[in-house]
Amino acid sequence: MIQKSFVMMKPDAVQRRLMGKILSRFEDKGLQIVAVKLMQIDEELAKTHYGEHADKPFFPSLVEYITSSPSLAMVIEGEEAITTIRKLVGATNPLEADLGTIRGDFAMDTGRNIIHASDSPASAEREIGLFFNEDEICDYQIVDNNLIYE
Ligand code: YYY
Ligand code: MG
Repeated sequence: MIQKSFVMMKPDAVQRRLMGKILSRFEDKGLQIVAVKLMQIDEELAKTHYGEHADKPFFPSLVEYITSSPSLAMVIEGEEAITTIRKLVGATNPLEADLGTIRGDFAMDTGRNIIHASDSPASAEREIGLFFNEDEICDYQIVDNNLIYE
């Protein structure tokens, strides 16, 4: 099933000039970028986005990190995009993430794990709605899709 996922390069990815390399991982896989926005996330949006973690001890430092500098918010589309992207991103703790994944290759610490990706269809829908208006998401055909999909 074709799905859309919400993906966000966190402030450390932007600061470390990793945006191009990370974007290439998704393009190389055959996924399609349908929305992109470089934005400084404010405290309210950070707390809403990570609301499920509000009671965790790491929540204040997570909000501080996410709001510290711009992030690159994206919507990425493709067949089974949500689980495919979680696999490309790797485990939450970069030291446990497989090499070859984004976190496994570019990060060392859970608190600086450089990228977010939706973990379910419900969270994808919620997160896309938090960060993007409908008219910011492009609906287009990539010309080589018949080479990517049978
Ligand atoms: O979905 P994912 O980002 O892989 O992990 P979550 O368990 O949803 O946690 C969200 C975010 O919180 C994680 O990417 C880093 C941060 N975090 C943390 O700083 N320390 C932890 N022990 C767990 C998570
Ligand atoms: Mg999560």
